[in-house]
Amino acid sequence: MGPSRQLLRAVILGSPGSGKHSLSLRIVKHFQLKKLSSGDLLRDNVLRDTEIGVLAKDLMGQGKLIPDDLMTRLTLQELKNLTQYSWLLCGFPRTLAQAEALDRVHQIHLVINLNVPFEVIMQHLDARWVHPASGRVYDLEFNPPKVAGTDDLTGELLIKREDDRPETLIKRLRAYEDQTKPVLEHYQKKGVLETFSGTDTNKLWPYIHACLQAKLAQIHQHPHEEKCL
Ligand code: G5P
Ligand code: MG
Repeated sequence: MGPSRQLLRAVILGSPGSGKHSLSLRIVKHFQLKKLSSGDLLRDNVLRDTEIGVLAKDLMGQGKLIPDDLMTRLTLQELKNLTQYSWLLCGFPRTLAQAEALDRVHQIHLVINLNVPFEVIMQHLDARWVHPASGRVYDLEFNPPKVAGTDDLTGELLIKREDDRPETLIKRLRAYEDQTKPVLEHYQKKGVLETFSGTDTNKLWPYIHACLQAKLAQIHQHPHEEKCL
C-alpha cells in the first residue's frame, strides 16, 4: 500500500458524559472514517441478550468496567471487519492492559482526550435521554428530540440510561479516573496524545477538526512517523 493510502488509527477518550459520542459522530461525518464505540458494542450485546451481554449488563449497571480480556477480544474481533478503513475507537482502550493489547496489533496515530469539568459532565448526564434500540442520544437543550420524549426516527419512547443514575455515575467517574490515567500517560509518552479542554462541544469541535486534518496530512506524507504534531 502506497503512503497516500495510509489509514488513520485514532482513539477518542474522555470521562462519562464528556461528549465522546457527540464528537465522534461529527468526526465520522467530516472525515469519512468508521467509528467503533465500546459502550455501543456492549449495549448491543445486552439488547441481543448474548453471553457477553448478560455479564456486561450486570457490570455496567454497577458502574464497573468489563474485564480487560473480554473487552479486548470483543474490540479486536470487530476491528477485523474494518481493516480497509480509517477508524476511530470511542471509549476503548480504557485501561493500560487494553492499550498494550491494542498496540500489539495496531499503531495508533492520534488519541483525542476530552477534558471537561465535573459540573458540566453532571449537567450533561442529567439532561441525557437515549433511544436504546438505535443508540441515538438526545439532550433536552443541546440536541432535543423533535417531539418531547420520543425518538426522531421511530417515534418510540426515550429512556434514561440505567447507568446514568447518580449513584452509578459517581462509580463510573471514579473508575474512569483510576483506570484511564495510566492510558493517558502511555499515549503521552508515545507523543500521540492531544488534550482538548472546555465545557462546550461546539467550541471544541473546530480545534479537533483542525487537529485531525493536520494528522491526516502528516500520516499521508510520513506514514511511518509516530511523533504527534
Ligand atoms: P460508555 O458507553 O463508553 P461512558 O460512560 O464512557 O460510556 P458516555 O456516558 O456514553 O460515556 P459520552 O459518549 O462521552 O458519554 O458523552 P455523550 O453521550 O456524547 O454526551 C453526554 C450528553 O451530553 C448527551 O446527552 C449529549 O447530547 C450532551 N452534550 C454533549 N455535548 C454537549 C454540550 O456541549 N452542551 C450540552 N448542553 N450538552 C452536550 O461506557 C459505558 C459502560 O460500558 C463499559 C463500562 O461499564 C462503562 O461504564 N465499558 C467498558 N468497560 C471496560 N473497558 C472499556 N473499554 C469499556 N468501554 C465501555
Ligand atoms: Mg457514549
